[in-house]
Amino acid sequence: MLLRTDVRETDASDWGDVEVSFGDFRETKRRIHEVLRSVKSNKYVFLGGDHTTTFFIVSFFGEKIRNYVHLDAHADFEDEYLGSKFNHDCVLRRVGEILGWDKIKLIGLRSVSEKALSDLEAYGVEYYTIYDILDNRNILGDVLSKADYISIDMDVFDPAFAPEVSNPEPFGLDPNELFLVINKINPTIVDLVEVVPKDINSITSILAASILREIIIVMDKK
Ligand SMILES: [Mn+2]
Repeated sequence: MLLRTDVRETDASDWGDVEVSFGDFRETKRRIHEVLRSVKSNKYVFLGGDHTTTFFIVSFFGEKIRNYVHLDAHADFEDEYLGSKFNHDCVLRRVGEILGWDKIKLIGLRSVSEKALSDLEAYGVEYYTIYDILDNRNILGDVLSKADYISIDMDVFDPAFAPEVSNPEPFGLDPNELFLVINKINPTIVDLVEVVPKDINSITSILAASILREIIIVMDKK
């Protein structure tokens, strides 16, 4: 309503769910890529699930993605976590390996290991902490307006607004900050991940659904 469009009037359609094969990374990737090959669209919205979801999408589209923005409380930049290279803690690192370090940006950061932070800097990844965003109100809109891929980890928001995520992190983003710049975005791919609701009336899922609704409306207009 705030955007004066009904989401039902947009040209969006639901292509259903992909069943994850638990513990079988290759099989999950095969299933997701198989579905992606069958979908004929020029714009995409994906819902997760673990942030690893993003890796499967980026590995499919590859160099078509020229400006990837990762909204997250964490860096997700470990080379390995619990002996695995493919999980939510390593996803930005894997994305950077595919796209190139200059094609990825991280925004909303407020929890990071010393190693991941020094790696981010060593690789020259452009990143903005939550305090950078609050200090300079132009950053969020500027960064998002240039993105052709936006990956939203719901933990970028403060747990007061989105408590039901895998790794809640205080001092987060107020959803209104995103809403204020939503008309500036023009992505071809969006994913929204790490929603872990306990029941259907979870404020986290309601927030996630509302963000998606507004994003679909904006993507449909452009
Ligand atoms: Mn994440």
